[in-house]
Formats: sequence, structure tokens, C-alpha cells
Amino acid sequence: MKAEASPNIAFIKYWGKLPFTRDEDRNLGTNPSLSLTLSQAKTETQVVRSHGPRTEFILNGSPASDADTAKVIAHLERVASTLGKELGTFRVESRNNFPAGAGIASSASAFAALTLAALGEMLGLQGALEYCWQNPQMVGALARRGSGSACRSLAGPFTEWNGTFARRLDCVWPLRDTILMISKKHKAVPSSDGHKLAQSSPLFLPRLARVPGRLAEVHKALTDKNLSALGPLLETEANELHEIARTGTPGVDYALPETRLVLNELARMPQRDFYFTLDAGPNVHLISERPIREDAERMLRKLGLDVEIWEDHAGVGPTLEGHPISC
Ligand code: 2P0
Repeated sequence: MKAEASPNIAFIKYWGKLPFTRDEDRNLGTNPSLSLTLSQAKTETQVVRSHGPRTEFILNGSPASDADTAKVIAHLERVASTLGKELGTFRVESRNNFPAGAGIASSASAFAALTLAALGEMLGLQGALEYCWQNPQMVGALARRGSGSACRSLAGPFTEWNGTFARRLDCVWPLRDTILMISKKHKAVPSSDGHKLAQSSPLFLPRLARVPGRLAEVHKALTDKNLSALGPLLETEANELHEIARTGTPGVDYALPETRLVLNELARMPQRDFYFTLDAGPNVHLISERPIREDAERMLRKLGLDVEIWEDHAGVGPTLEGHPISC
């Protein structure tokens, strides 16, 4: 069964998990988060029952590493045990049309797509569609155990995750995300390690206290479709995420010199109608209402940077065999 899901870019960031000595995969956020689901960047995953001795995982056309295969098998086990099914073996094939591990939330789309494809293969298409309809929170909890932010890729265009359950927001606003692809390399420190280190930063607890107020402001900006109110909140969130990572022990710098050049240039622009956010990576996401490729090209030329630009925009969530899913 084949599923497609897009990554999401967080407006309010999930950064830090509740600590569990057992069940580390519970992935419960220490704070609520809210995100925009994209539509052009996609992970496509096919899960098919096999008669082989073990589950195979093919990633972007090549056999995946043992570590990635183990993560996929662990996730198939979660889905099977939730459904009360025998696990068996599978052939899993997954493709991204965008760079993974580079700050475009590839684990979110990966585990959203894997969850749905596995449900489809284990329950059949009709059974899986009914399951998603009747148990959206269970589907979200499954995706979340693969990767926390995956529960926010199960719907669109905007999803809020209260740390435990995720839900689609009743807001349609065709925002764009123009991504300055400063690096396509896999980041050196995975997000799951970043989440653990976050709590060692002196900035972590003060941020937790600020998030509820900021979340309310983001809700208001979404309701009013007021980008000039939303934009500065996005930028503060991105800066806080990177500051917390930098000031943890050990500190992690997810930015590159080019990232800083771009952010400094944006800070110098007196009037803008586009705003930056960052994931745990060096690439800059510019959120806007209108197409801004030309503005971005002009800025990059001025800075002497040779950087690819990817244009994406708000999406409506994943599909299973072409059927829209919204959990
Ligand atoms: C987010 N990020 O809210 C934040 C902001 C990155 C920066 O969620 O360990 O891959 O798999 O639960 O979901 C990236 O972390 O971490 C992330 P796991 P995940 O999008």
C-alpha cells in the first residue's frame, strides 16, 4: 500500500521531550507546537507484505543502513501491536523528493507516510481509511512514536500538537514557504539528540513559560490572516530554538556562516512582507503570502551566495493510495 506525506515547518517549535526512563519513543513534547504542512516536498512510501526472511527497507533506491532499517522495523512492530496483528515481514520502499536530515523535517513526512502505508497494508485500503476516520488520535500517536513532529504531518494546512495529541486547525491560508537550500547535507547532530540537550540550556525553562502566550498570539494571527503579526513571532521562535541549541551542554550550532549572512541581511531590510523561520538545520524558510523568488534571488546575489531556491506552499495533508487523509 502506498502513502504520501509532506513535511511540516513549525511556527511554534517542538524542542524538548518529557523525559522517560522507559519507553523513550513516547515522544511527548514539553510544549505545544504548531506548524504549516507543505505540499511540494514529499515522502512516498510503499509497504508490501513479503515472504522473505526479514523486512527490507529501500531508501531512495538503495538498501538503507541497518540503523534506518531497524527504525522502520520498530515502527512496523508498533503499528502491528496496536492493531493486534502478527508482524510478518515486509518490503518497504521510500523516496523523498527533497534532501533528508537538512532542516526540512524529513522525519515528519517519513513517519507520517510509513504509518499510513503500514496501516493500509495491515488493514486493507477500506479498513485503513475507516481506522483513520474513527481513530485519528491513535494514528497520530503511532506517527508520533516514530518521530514527534510526524503527528503534525497527518493533516494540513495548519496543525497544532498539544504535546500529546495533534489536531488540524480550522484555518485555510495559502502561505508560501520559499526555502533557501544552504546545505543538503545530513546534520551532524540528529534532532532526537538535540531534544535531549535542549534541557541543559539555561534558556530552556524560561522559554517554556513564554510558549503559551506566544501560541495564543500565533492563533490570533492565523485567525486574522495577519502576516505582519505572525512574522515576528516566527522569527523569535526560530532564533530561540537555535539559541537553546547553542547554549546547551554541549552546544550545537545548526546554522552555517551562510545562514547567518542571510539572517543579518534580513535584519537590515527596513520593510519586508516575508519572514524567516528555521528548523534544526541551516536552511532558511521564508514565509510569505506572495511569490518571493525574485526577492530571494536579489538578496542572494547581493550576498554573493550561490544557493538553490525551492518553492513550496501550504498543503492539505497526506494520501493513502491517492485518498486524502486528515487525522
Ligand atoms: C519542530 N523540530 O517542531 C522542531 C523544531 C526541529 C526543530 O521536531 O526525536 O525529528 O524524531 O521526535 O520530530 C525535529 O524533531 O524529533 C523537530 P524526534 P523530530 O518541528
